[in-house]
Amino acid sequence: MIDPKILAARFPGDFVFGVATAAFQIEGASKADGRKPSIWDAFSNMPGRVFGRHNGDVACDHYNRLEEDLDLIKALGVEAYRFSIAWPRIIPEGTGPVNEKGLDFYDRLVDGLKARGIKAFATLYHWDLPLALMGDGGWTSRATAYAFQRYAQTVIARLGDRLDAVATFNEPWCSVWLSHLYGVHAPGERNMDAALHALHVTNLAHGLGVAAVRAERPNLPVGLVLNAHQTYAASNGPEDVAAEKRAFDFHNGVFFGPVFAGAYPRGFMSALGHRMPEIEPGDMETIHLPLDWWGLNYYTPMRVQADEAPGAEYPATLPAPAVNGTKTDIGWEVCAPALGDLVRRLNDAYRLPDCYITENGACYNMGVENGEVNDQPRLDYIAEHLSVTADLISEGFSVRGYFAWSLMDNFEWAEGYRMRFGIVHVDYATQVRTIKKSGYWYSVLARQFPKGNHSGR
Ligand code: IFM
Repeated sequence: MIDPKILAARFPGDFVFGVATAAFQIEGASKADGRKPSIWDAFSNMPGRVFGRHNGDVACDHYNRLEEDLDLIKALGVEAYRFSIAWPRIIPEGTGPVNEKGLDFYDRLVDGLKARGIKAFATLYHWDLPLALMGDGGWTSRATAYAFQRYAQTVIARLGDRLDAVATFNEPWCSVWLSHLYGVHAPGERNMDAALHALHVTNLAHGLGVAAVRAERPNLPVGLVLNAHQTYAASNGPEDVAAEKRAFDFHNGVFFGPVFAGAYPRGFMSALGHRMPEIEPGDMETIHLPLDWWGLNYYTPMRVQADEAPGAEYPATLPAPAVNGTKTDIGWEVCAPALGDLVRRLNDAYRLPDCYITENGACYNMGVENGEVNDQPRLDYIAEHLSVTADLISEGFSVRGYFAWSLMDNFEWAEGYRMRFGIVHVDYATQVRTIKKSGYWYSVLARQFPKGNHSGR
């Protein structure tokens, strides 16, 4: 087992260790204080979409256990908490009246963090689109980008004075491709045209969101969180090598390109540009506004081979088998070196600002035995990925922090509650929280960091 104190010594004194969650996955209280349904409330209540038809009605009951959960974060000794704000609590219909009670909840959350000396990293959109906006086409409709801008402005006007950083979107890859092309996430579309519209509207919303944040709070560091994929070709054959390049563009380039280089990838545009929505004058400039930081969520590599079926739709790739035998309980290949390869490659391809690893962690479903949770494989996973992160820093990459996903077990989207990523176990019947072995280990590591520039310890 890697000694957390020895590992800590490999990080600079101002490196930020934190934990992360998202609103829909933990809050519950889905009808409280004026919140209206999101697309995930609707999706999870449809048969066949989410394992066991689990939903977010109660989740970890965090909405009602806020103080207890903030104490838990403090007890872990981390310096920062990354959370998301639920749009359906703030502007329940997506457009129209602002719900003050929704803002009050996040006011209490942010004040509670500040009172405990914990930095607040907020995400504006972690997939819970107000359901009412689906009437207009949701993310396929340009109007949603402007609705998002207003929502962003509303949140920052109220909370921006106490936030340490804000991200516009979490993992647009999921809310675009996984939700509109692969049909796994809400709203469950399987349609390339819809997905291409969602892609451009989401990118535009990101840029409009950045502008809204800057207009309200010019000094608040604003960024974007991307689950970039480290793509590997299944073989050295020219077809697989070409497929890998297409996959890189399709899964990464369509976000990184517009945001960090001001253009969609050329190959992608030649293949699918004619099916994109109209890119209006000024859109690319808005999307390309400079960012203060970006967040990388990394879990597993993506291995691809060419799809040689006649007429296979771009990017014309198929999944290729894992190379490492070790998989987490959700079936994802464990491969820490891919994190290093990915950061090097992205920095080679784009001019990137400071990076935070905004999510990393592993799904292991062991439960409580004699009051303890022995999740050694999760501990090893986190330690190995942190070791790669330390290597990257020593190579000169500006990685400024790491957030373990997740603070606690929660609603794992289409997998419901059966897949657990927490460093704290949640008993959903009693809502009892139990710090896992990985949580105690992470806490020792995080506590080595009063030596940086942070206060409140
Ligand atoms: O639970 C999710 C999170 O919402 C976004 N990133 C990946 C996690 C694990 O699947």
